Amino acid sequence: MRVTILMIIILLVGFSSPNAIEVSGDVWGEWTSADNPYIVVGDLWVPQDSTLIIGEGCYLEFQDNYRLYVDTSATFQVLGTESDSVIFTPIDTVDGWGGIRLLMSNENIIIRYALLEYGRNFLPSGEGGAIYLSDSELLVEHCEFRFNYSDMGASVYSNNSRLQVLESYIHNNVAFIGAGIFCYSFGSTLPTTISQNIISYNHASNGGGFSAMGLDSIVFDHNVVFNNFAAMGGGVEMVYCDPDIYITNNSIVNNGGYFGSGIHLCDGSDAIIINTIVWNNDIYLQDFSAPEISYSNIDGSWVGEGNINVAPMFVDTVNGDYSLMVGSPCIDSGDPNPPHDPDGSRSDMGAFYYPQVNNCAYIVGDVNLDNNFNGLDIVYGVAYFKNTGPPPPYQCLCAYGSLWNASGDVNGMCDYNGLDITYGVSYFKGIGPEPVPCPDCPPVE
Ligand SMILES: [Ca+2]
Ligand SMILES: [Ca+2]
Ligand SMILES: [Ca+2]
Repeated sequence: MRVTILMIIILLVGFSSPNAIEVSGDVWGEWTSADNPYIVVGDLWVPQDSTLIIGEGCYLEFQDNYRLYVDTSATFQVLGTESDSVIFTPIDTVDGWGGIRLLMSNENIIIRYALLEYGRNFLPSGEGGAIYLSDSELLVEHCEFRFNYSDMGASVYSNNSRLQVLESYIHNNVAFIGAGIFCYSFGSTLPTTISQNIISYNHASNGGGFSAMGLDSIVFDHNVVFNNFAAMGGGVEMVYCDPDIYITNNSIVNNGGYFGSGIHLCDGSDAIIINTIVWNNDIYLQDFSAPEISYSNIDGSWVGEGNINVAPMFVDTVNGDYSLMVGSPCIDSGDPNPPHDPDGSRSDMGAFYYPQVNNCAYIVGDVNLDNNFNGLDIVYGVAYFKNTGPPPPYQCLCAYGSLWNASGDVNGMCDYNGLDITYGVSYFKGIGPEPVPCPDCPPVE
């Protein structure tokens, strides 16, 4: 194998790093970090029907703007791990490297736990800074893309392909169109899935974070898209995208632009937008685009079922923490229909749900917090409901709900009202049943 031959030559001439391998031309087989670093001295080709696997910890240093091509029906896998990712970087960050280019490759293409930085591609073939794929299938997960540059799709450019980008961090990339990810397709129904990513500080003319053109099927969910900029579509831009376009549970916040700083939908892009926060940036519609927006928090308001227009209360936007604070209006105000949040509660709006744990330590009926349930609690409750006494001193946050007086609920209806007084009185008179806690919020030990 060519790589092995090269390695021997390098060892003989006494390279500065004894295990360094110079690689160029046809490459295949399995690379491991034992041979680090991989010094890329020319374009790389994974030939037709062959396989290249780049294992955890491999470090590829491109000596010029060289590309890694994966030829027709070849297989290519980058298998980094959480503790030992694979690095693709150039020696010269201005000229960069030429990116990975998948050309009608095999369906088992995976890029996992990799850092891809300073990918550079300019016209006439300026598509895809770090990754370009055409008529291929690609799964990207747990990757970081930064400082990539191209005319279109600085991190990933996908053409007529089945692309999945999951749980990745895509930031500080620059392109003319689609600085984060750009997907282009006409006549292909292959779905594109962009899920659970952080997409920030990308700059473009159109589609700062994510840009799609001519796609029939997109699932864009649980992404945080913030501080991106584009003249049109600072966060997200879709052109000619229809009919299966789902924008679900995203936080699209603080992006900049002149038309659609948050979202720009153009040319009949009828997206279905649910459980999404679009805050401190706007939505701009053009040329017959008519999205259905529901159960979303839209800055400036939007007509649609369950929509709100209230400050979302993120934990720390200055430091990029777009989780919801306790008391956020986005908690449990998403679509009431399944699927629910992982804690079993009604869906929240935004990329991160607020996990609700039942931490309610109380004695059923003990509203005055003296560690037992007796007539004094009835007296206390009556005064409270008559507005002549204070509220119960202890409230807790239960699954399925906001802060409430769970200890006052003795009839198991998950509320505290006059019926609990009636129920308690009957119980103490010996004519009613025992107190029953709210089944969603039983007292914990
Ligand atoms: Ca919830
Ligand atoms: Ca009591
Ligand atoms: Ca009750």
